[in-house]
Amino acid sequence: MITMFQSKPRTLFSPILSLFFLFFFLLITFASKIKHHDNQLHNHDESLTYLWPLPSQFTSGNHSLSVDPSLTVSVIGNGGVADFPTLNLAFDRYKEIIFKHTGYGFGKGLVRKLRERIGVGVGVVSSYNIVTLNIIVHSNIEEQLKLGVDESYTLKISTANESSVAGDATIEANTVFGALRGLETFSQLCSFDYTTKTVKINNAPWSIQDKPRFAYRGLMLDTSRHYLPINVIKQVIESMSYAKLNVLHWHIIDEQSFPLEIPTYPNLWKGSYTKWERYTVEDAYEIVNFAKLRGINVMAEIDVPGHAESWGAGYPDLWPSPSCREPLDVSKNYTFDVISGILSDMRKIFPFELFHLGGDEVNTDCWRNTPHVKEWLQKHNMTTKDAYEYFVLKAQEIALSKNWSPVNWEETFNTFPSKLHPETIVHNWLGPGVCPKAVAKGFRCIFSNQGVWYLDHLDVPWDEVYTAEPLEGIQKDEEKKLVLGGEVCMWGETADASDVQQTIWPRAAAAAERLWSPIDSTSARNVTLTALPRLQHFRCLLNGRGVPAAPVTNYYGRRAPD
Ligand code: CP6
Repeated sequence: MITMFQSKPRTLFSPILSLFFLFFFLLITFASKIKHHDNQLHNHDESLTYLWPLPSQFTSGNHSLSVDPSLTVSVIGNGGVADFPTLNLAFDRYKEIIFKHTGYGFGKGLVRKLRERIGVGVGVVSSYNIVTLNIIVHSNIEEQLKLGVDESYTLKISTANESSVAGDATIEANTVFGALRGLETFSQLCSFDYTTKTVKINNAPWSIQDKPRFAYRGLMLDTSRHYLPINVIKQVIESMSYAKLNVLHWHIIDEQSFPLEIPTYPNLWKGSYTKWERYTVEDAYEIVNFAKLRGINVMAEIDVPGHAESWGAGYPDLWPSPSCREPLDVSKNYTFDVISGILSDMRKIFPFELFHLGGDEVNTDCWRNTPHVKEWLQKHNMTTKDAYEYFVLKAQEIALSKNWSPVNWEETFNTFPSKLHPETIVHNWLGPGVCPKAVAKGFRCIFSNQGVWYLDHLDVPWDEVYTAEPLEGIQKDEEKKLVLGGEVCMWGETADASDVQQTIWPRAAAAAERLWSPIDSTSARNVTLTALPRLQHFRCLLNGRGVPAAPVTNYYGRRAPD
């Protein structure tokens, strides 16, 4: 009886128990599936530092600090409180970015502005951890934005201690341009916490020491194939500063159109598409100044003697003949007078010490086939190759006389390597390979291998952009120093204002980290783990800041999780 009595509840109990276990099993399985799915969507790996480009050295902790929406800046120069207009303007820009989501409550908008104006809250202890951003610049003047200007900075975020909520945020730099890079990093550490509706700095305390690996970190824009409105160029420049790129190479003019006003030769911009697709001298000044405020230099280009057909719309004598229009007529002094006039006008606008003279893809058939040019060649005992050399060297002399270092596309070096002026900077594009040769001959070089760093090649995936290495094939330290850096090129044949930002980003950012961060971090073996989630995060950051960056990967072949 007793055994019967005992066995009965057991038979009743075991189905309930199994159901119970089954329920738990299913719950755990589903929960882990949901969590797994979530991870795939956000790709958030706690072990990664979500900064782009990655700083050279940093340590972090596990505290979270709140940032006061009324954040103020305190700028200290070498001799005390200093006025660096560039930094004050930059702080205002970054404040907009950092507190974009803070809403129109007590912390933002009218109330905040009123509070700031009448000084309410001054001297009152804030309930936020970070109330002031300290910027220390070890100079009193705003230095010139030269190539190789000191862009290093340190950024320290210290936590509140037990007796006080106050934390500390300090950027220290030798120049305002270093401080600008520090401000960008500071803004990337700030994130909006949707639960508490405050801006937080996570993983504090932070100690960051940072400097660029290369002095020249460029992006080329082509405004000849499609006109780009000033505002679009400004948006590109603004977004460049987020990735710490520092040179805008402005390929202003090409064979299709001449959009820039040149006061000395006012008919040149008759070569523009329409009167509305033009840049005035004022427009150009505005772009240069806008870039300078973001620590970005503008390197202008006039591509000669090829890629210059549009010059003849206003001055047909620049063509060998009306039926054979490229390259520019090498036989006339007039051609070089016009180049000299253009460069004189441009010198007033572009203070950067480099000027790009093109020199690529020169097809000399028109020189060979136009009678007066052919005669000139014979008279001077020149082949067309000699004439190409003569033209490039003469243009170089004009640029040098105006205190510019000439930059040329690599064909000039490939064709007459020992004739180029020693100050020439060789701009690579035809595959890898030319920089090792150029630096071995003592020339400086810029890396732009078209196979990986031409952004209009839409089929190049982000990781091929990322893993391209400007110093590849160069062993000696003194030769490595001659590689100034690299540049991604946004040619304009297939992109205009409607899609130029989508085409540039996020792949330009992949190159930007290669050019800024230490090679040890960018050449890690598995970039899919070390860089991809951070690049995806940076792409979202760009979107959040209004930059329509495309997805990092296209997920071709991706399947829905089971
Ligand atoms: N325009 C000029 C171009 C190119 C170059 N120069 C170019 C050539 C080949 C490719 C992409 C762009 N459109 N002026 C070469 C430097 Cl694939």
